[in-house]
Amino acid sequence: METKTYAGIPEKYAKLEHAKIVLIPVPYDGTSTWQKGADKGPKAFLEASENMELYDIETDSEVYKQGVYLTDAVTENTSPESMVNAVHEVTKKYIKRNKFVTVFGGEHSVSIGTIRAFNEMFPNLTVLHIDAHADLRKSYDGSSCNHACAVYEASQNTNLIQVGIRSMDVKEKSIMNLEKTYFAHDMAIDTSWTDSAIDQMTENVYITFDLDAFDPSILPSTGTPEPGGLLWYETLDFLKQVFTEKNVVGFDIVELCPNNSEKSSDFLAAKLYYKMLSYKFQNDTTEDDFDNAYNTKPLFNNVSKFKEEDDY
Ligand SMILES: [Mn+2]
Repeated sequence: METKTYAGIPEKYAKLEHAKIVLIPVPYDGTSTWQKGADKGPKAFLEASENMELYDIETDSEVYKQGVYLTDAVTENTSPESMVNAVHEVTKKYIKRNKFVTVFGGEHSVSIGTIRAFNEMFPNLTVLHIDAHADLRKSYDGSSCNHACAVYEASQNTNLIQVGIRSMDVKEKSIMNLEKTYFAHDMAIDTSWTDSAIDQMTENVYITFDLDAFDPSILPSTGTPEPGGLLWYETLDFLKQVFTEKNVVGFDIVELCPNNSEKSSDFLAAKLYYKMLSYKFQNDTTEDDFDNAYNTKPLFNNVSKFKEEDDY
């Protein structure tokens, strides 16, 4: 990957030992069924990020000063299963180093590995799944690590909450928990879904954000665009509320399928990522001296190190 630091931030904010945040790019597109190109997502996202203002007006913060370490891309692609295992391993490695771990895909199957790692490391995990598609198939095309199966495992062993759904197979109804599913057609006419969804979350929340949850009018560059999606400010309002009221332990953003003649989707993805970090860390003071601020305590299973903001 050409980019040396995330968003072109100064080296001193990009070193692992000084960074609270780790960004793992996973340029994988092995199982997508319609438009290919999600493997180009991380590069387009990083290029857009470099051209973005790093001061966030709304939170009056410069979250990059908390430190963002950009890892090497996960390029394992011999099979969907081996990719998921590689993502699982690297995600867990950085959670254990007490980092706030974020992943940029790639198609949605990459999230199977990240969710598995977070679920092993945090008790009573809620997975907040924001997507146009239910992604609840147990297997598809002969693999349980297909993009159509992104949250099947999470539906079995986490508190899965699905938001923005407007496309699914009838068979997925047998797996779906309707009480914890917010369909786009209902969300469009009743804004109480945000409070309801948050009420159903446990304290520890992992967010898996498929960009096709957005309306194609604001994010056309994705593999399977579906009409009737989320708009920008309603999405940010919801995310802000989740970050304020819950302990968000990490997140991934997937399914950017860049298009050379349409760059606004890349910028939306870049901005969404930065907004989510800004909401997470808006009350943290920026340390001038990053030495010994992190990595000092081991992370034990079933003990959240992220309860106190300063623990990163
Ligand atoms: Mn989707």
